[in-house]
Amino acid sequence: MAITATGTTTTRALSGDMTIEEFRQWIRRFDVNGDGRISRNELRHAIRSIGARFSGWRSNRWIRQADANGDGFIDVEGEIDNLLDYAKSNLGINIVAY
Ligand SMILES: [Ca+2]
Ligand SMILES: [Ca+2]
Repeated sequence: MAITATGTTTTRALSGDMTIEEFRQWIRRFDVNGDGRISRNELRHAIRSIGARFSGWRSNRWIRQADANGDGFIDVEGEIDNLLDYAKSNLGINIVAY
């Protein structure tokens, strides 16, 4: 299986509105190795790619915020929604219902 290049940059501008579904898809792209979970490293890499003023310890907070079952990963199925509020207040993303 080929390693997915992160080079497909159809990156949406992060300013402005995003639907919940778009937000989920955006977060899913963080899962570089495709195991269905966002690890701390994947998150840190993703955060850097959006150019946010985030450092390593902040990605830890993201995970702590979202990680409902406490396994240290953000599960793509089920735990992404926990990031909605956090993204809104910390990234300035306006997430609209539809
Ligand atoms: Ca992963
Ligand atoms: Ca988890």
